[in-house]
Amino acid sequence: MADDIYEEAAQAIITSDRAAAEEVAQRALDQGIAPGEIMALGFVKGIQEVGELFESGELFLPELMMSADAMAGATEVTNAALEGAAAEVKGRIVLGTVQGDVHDIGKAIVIAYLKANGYEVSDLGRDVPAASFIARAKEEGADVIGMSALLTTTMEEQRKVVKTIKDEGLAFKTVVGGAPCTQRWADQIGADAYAEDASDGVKKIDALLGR
Ligand code: B1M
Repeated sequence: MADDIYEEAAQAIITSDRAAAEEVAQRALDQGIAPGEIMALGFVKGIQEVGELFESGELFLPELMMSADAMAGATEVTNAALEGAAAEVKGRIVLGTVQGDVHDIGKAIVIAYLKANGYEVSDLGRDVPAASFIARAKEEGADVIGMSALLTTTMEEQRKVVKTIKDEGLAFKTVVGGAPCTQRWADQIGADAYAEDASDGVKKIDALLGR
């Protein structure tokens, strides 16, 4: 039953079991479950629960880090299944996690989706200063700058990038994402789009570039 495998996926993350997470991810793919589906309905549910347990003080940083490692294992398996799916290049994107922020699991998923949907993506990594987003976008002739932020304290970095683009009259489109971000936040800082998840990211970028 598909529901059982989603529950198994969530449990592998909650119990910080990387080997189990990789095995469940592969088994789901072998059963014909789409990478995005096992991720959204299984693994992401697990890491969200871990976040809630951490917030309520029932789980501590070392356990959170081990769950993140299990999540990274699952993401590697599902992202590998997305490789090579696209035929045409629709545009160039530079994408990173903003300065002060090391959360990069969501970013890795977004990048895999964008690549699978025909975009060339440069992964700038995490803890990326505002100036580096702009410099790399210029160097690579990017169409879009994507910024991930998971902390309320680091979201402000997205505003810096958007402001520099406007101040310098640059043409890059900007997309923001990450758990604390919303459409309202994107409007507030003048970003061109907010993406709720990886598939929404593809949709919003397609729309921005008229693809
Ligand atoms: Co951190 N952490 N963490 N953490 N962590 C959160 C974000 C938190 C909400 C947990 C909690 O308390 N409930 C909380 C933030 C509170 C706040 O800001 N208000 C928090 C905290 C406090 C911290 C530390 C400060 C803890 C400490 O040290 N005391 C610390 C900060 C470190 C730093 O960055 N400077 C910290 C550290 C860590 C770990 C290193 C242990 C680990 C990250 C490992 C890693 O990424 N390599 C970690 C984790 C795993 C989490 C939670 C549990 C899970 C994040 C995650 O991977 N989600 C998280 C709780 C939560 O988010 N509910 C939490 C799954 C992922 C698939 O979703 O990243 O949202 P997400 O990405 C989605 C969408 O948002 C969207 O698409 C993705 C795919 O669907 N998206 C984009 C994301 N980026 C996009 C960019 C785009 C488009 C869409 O551009 C085009």
